[in-house]
Amino acid sequence: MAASGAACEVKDVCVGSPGIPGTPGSHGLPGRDGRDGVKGDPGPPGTVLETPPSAEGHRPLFRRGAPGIPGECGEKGEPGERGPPGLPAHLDKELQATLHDFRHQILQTRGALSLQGSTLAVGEKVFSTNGQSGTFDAIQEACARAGGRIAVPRSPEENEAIASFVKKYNTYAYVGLTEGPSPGDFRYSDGTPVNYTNWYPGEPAGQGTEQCVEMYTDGRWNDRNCLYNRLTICEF
Ligand code: MMA
Ligand code: CA
Repeated sequence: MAASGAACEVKDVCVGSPGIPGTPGSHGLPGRDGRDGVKGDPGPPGTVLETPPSAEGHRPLFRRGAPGIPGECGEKGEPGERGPPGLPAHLDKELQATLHDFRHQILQTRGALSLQGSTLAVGEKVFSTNGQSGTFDAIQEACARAGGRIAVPRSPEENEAIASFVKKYNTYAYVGLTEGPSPGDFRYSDGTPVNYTNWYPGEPAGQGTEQCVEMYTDGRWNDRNCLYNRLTICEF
């Protein structure tokens, strides 16, 4: 006979005492996400924060400062490569034109300065007066001595420049025109016929008796005897 009732006939009912519980199984896998919940109620109103003065009108909180002082100059660079050889000066058209222009401007400036009066530049021309009066011949000599010629207007602009001296010195001026052998035919000093005129109405009326041309204070012209004293105005 065996202990604790195991040893018995098969058809008998045998009752043993229960065993101790097994250890718990391991955790199962997480379940799937649930469906979205219903929308929550609106939250309470937020509190308004005090705005700093610099933040008014959406301007940035910090403004850009004044630019700093410029840095010092860098070191002088290396000299560039030597250029291609140039033409001899006497064959260089551009150089010659520039030199001609310089010479012309220096002569104009010296002429105008030597007269020590008033000077006006109109286009390529320089008009200048010494403020003195003289006969037509005396004016021609004074202008030649200064390296120029007696002024003659060849355009309304030039006429205005000369007229401004006539007004300024309140003295009529002779202009660089004289009557040729045929009456009423006025010419420039180089003998070419006049092609810009500003005659006073009715002039020239001298018909060979008035061989010079004076300018009135309004800028208009009158043919006149050449021996009056008129303002010396030269052009360069
Ligand atoms: C008048 C008129 C001119 C002339 C002078 C000469 C005042 O103007 O006849 O044409 O040149 O006289 O004095
Ligand atoms: Ca006249």
